[in-house]
Amino acid sequence: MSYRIPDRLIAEENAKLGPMQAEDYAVLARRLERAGVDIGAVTAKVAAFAVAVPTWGVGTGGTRFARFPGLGEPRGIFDKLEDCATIHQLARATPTCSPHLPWDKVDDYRELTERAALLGVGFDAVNSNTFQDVDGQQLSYKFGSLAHSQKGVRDQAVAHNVECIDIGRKLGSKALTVWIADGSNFPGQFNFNRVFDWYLESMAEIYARLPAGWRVFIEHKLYEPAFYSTVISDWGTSLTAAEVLGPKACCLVDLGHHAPNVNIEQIVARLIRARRLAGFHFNDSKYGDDDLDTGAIDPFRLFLIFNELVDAGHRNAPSFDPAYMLDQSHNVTDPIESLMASAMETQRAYAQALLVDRDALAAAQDENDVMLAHRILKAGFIADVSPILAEARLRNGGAIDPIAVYRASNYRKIKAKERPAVAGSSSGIV
Ligand code: LRH
Ligand code: MN
Repeated sequence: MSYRIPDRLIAEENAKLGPMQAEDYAVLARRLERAGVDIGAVTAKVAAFAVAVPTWGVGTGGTRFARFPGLGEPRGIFDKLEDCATIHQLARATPTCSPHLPWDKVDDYRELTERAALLGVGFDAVNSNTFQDVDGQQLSYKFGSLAHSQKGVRDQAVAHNVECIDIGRKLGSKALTVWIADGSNFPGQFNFNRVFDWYLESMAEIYARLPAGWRVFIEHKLYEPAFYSTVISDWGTSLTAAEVLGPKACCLVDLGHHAPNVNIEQIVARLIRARRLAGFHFNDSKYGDDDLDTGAIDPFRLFLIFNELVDAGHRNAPSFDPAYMLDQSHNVTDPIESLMASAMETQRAYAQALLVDRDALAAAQDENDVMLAHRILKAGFIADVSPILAEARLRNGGAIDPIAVYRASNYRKIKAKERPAVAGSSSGIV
């Protein structure tokens, strides 16, 4: 049996930090009470919050220039599941992982689901992949897939997505995420209308194969790998497609898929109002689709996005059921540490948004008391909710300080022995 961090170690580390955590939590409780906030209610909501881990994120990522594999790299989906389970064991916020096909293909999906259950994790939305050519594939996706000019290639891409749905059913997933790289590098290369029509035609065939209770998540992206036009480039195009396809189609927001300074929180508000917000691929970025750790560059933007999500919950927005996932590439950190930290940063933004006095905010907005409205909102962001996050982990059987326990466990060194490096092993992206 491969190594798993003993729960005894979590208990020992929590015993050391417990008294300080209890004191910090009590102090915050009194401060929030003065503001009319019940810390227990906030902690309960945070403890119930979950975000999925991308299976492709537990291996070291890279760029087109290079990838510098770390120790104990996962060699395949079974190793990836162990790492996903370790992230959940310590941070208690990531009960599911989102698989990517064909990167995570196996022969026996019953064995995979049984192993996952043994490790205490489940499967979230499945991700199809028609942005790479794989061995044995008949037709190339060089010039596109679901929006390719040739019907044969579109049919091949549709068949792959239908296969992803079949595999997802075996894994217990309830959604298919479709991101396509289809786009052009030269003006004139594409007719914008014909490629979008081919895309809709292909997606309609996929949509028709969705089992009951399933949704299809359309993921837009401004550019890369295409550098002149992208078929599904923005939320407007994604929403148009979703409305053409039907109510099971909705729009997934990957934070890195927008031009710098785009007001993503307003896009989120619009998609919620249209009842088509699928959910998120959380990450952070400064320039392009940098896939940096969530909350590492612009935590205020993340807070503003969660402010829209909490506001939607507060007003019982219809058909509001977003799926939360991380989608990052860990080029210079231990992916397990980054994914734990990122899961905690999404919880932090959620907890901060829960502290906003929504009635007072609405009143100040109605009065156009701009400064008061801004300060009421900002008060949520500047509150240090760390004791609430730690309390939620503690109540869920996790670690007060997940990264400290992870490091104390020597998990990575032990995995390096268990997982002899295999040449050419790749977590997925590069
Ligand atoms: C595209 C994307 C998409 C995944 C891929 C790994 O940039 O965000 O969600 O399929 O990354
Ligand atoms: Mn993504």
